[in-house]
Amino acid sequence: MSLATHAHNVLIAAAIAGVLGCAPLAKAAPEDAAPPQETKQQRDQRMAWWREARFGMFIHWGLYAVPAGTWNGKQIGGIGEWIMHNAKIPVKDYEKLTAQFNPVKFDADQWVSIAKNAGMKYIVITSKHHDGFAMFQSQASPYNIYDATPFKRDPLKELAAACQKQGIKLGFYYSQAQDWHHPGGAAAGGHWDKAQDGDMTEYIRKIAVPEVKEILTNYGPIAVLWWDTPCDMTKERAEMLLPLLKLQPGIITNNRLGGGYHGDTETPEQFIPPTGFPDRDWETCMTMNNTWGYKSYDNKWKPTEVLIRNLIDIASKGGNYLLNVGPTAEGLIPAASVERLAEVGKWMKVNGEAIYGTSASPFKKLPWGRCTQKPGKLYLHVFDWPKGDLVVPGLKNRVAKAYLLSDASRAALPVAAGENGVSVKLPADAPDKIASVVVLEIEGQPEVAAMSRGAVMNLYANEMKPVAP
Ligand code: FHN
Repeated sequence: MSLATHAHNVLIAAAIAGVLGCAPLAKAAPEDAAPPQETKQQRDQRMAWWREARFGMFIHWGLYAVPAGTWNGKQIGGIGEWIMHNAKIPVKDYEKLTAQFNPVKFDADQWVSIAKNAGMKYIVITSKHHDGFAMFQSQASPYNIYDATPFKRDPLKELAAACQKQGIKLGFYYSQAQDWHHPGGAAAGGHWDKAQDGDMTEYIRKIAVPEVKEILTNYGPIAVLWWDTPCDMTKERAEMLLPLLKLQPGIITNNRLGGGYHGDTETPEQFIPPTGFPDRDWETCMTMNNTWGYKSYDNKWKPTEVLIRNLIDIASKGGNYLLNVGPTAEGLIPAASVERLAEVGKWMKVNGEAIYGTSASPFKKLPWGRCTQKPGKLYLHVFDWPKGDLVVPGLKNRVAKAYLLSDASRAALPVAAGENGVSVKLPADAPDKIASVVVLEIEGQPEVAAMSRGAVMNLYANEMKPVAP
């Protein structure tokens, strides 16, 4: 990664953290990621399923789905799950939402099927967000969905069973530092209700530690623990939580615990870092509209085209895409999300081979789309279908065969090698308007001649003349 790109990524992370009033995330050195006793080979083994997966579902679900962005008749600005903070709702008033939270339409199998049919390989769900409300049965605090609501079910138990049944990995998000309900929990920008005051270390000891112990003990295999917003997390506080990870050998954690711990993964939020993080595993988390937790009036949905191209762009930079849904207080994933995920799934059924288990593109820039790779294969994801040949600028390898991934017969496409790279003769129409994948079977490791962006664009402009009839 260039210094400029790295600085850009760090600045964005710092800006996000700054907005939230929490300490910026420190830059991780590769060796920070692994426990000291872990070899590179062991780490690669631990990360293998995650690197293969490339695509997961984030679920933000909690009490905040009840007000769904509106408090006392007023639409509250900002993201839905922050309503308690943004409207400065007193603890006792927010607590009353528990009486109305009865998500009887929740169907764990259906949620997991929606993820699976989209081509997602793992789910990360909020077990407790910053509002301090646990979405699982807890002995540590009665402020949980099982004990405090008419629902009287543990959705995480049901989700864990459904994930096991359908072969999807399950991870838990846990807000370890911010907790606007339990005394001593942190709040970005400070507490707004005396009931929140207390000792943070005591809060970690009495609430965060036992709850994390519960989520890592009572739900079978847990693949990911997703910390968030490390406000006021000292090294000492982080070290109260860290040993709990041993409860799930092989678990993957992100870089948001705080206290100087960098975990396994970088977590760019709502953006795709221009060159990824070449030395680190990373995962872009992103909303499908403009909120993580459900807001009844947020209809700014990203089109399917954007979602698919984001997934490709991220894979082409070596990362994972953790795409969010915010279910309603009834327990339903919004229809707009379900529709888009089904469309992404349709694309993945044809083209998944070009996403799962791939690594970053060997090309700096391609004028018509993106590239992912596996040993011996380049997957050219063509966004802008050329009128003439598809030019792969600077590619030096001999191409043994080219074909469309959507073509079950794998009929060979004519390939010509020239000074400036490789050209592939394509049919007139794109098999998929959003992204069509051309596979190149190549000999050896990919070798790409260095070319300036200008040279690539010129070359392409010349070679993209429409094919004469
Ligand atoms: O404050 C949270 C936010 O509500 C949401 O959970 C996102 C997801 O990455 N994380 C925090 C902001 O960085």
